[in-house]
Amino acid sequence: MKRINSEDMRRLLKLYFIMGSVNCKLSPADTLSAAADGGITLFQFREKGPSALTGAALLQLGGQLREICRNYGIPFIVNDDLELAAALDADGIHVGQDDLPARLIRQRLGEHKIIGVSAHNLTEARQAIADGADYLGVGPVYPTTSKADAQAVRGTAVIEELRHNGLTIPLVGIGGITLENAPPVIQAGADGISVISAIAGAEDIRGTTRRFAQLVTAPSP
Ligand code: TZP
Ligand code: MG
Repeated sequence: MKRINSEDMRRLLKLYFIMGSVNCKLSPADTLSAAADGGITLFQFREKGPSALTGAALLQLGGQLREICRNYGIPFIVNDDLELAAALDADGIHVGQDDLPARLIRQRLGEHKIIGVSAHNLTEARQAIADGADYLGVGPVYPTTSKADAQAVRGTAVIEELRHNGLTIPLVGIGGITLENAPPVIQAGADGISVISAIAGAEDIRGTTRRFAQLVTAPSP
């Protein structure tokens, strides 16, 4: 099978929902099902933090969430953990700057798997592209409480810098994105947005997700 092309990747990135059990008020399965009903386009299983599941419980939850994604036709991405991604036969993996480079991950997982890399500046972005990343996650755009070791908030400046320097790789903005502050992220040149708490923590997950989906698919004025 072939590597995903940029246009398909851009479409998948429009509304990229990320979560693990620590982010959910409802059960993770109910949270993901509601978000899938609302129109997310991609999902990342990110089981992190002091109370994160491990071992058999991690595998079991991952398998359950992967099945929900399969039923909705939403690709299932695993955060960081190459072995978990392989064990769950995930559609892809998202890695940070401290993880294995995309080139080595692709050797292990194969051409057809989606590989995303977090990038915080032009140098990291260029390196990730050289290593064969399919997309970049760029942030934190706004202040976030969902990532303990988040780097400095940069607004939309880094996204603009990457686009002004001719980088056309599919990319999402991440960090503190809400219904109110999402539009400038797209205007800065992102193909979509990545969201944890504004969806996982919403009172009405399905309705909130629908509104996000409308925002990111609305024709530009
Ligand atoms: N990487 C940069 S910010 C962030 C990650 C995983 C957390 C985003 O979560 P939220 O709740 O949407 O701010
Ligand atoms: Mg990481």
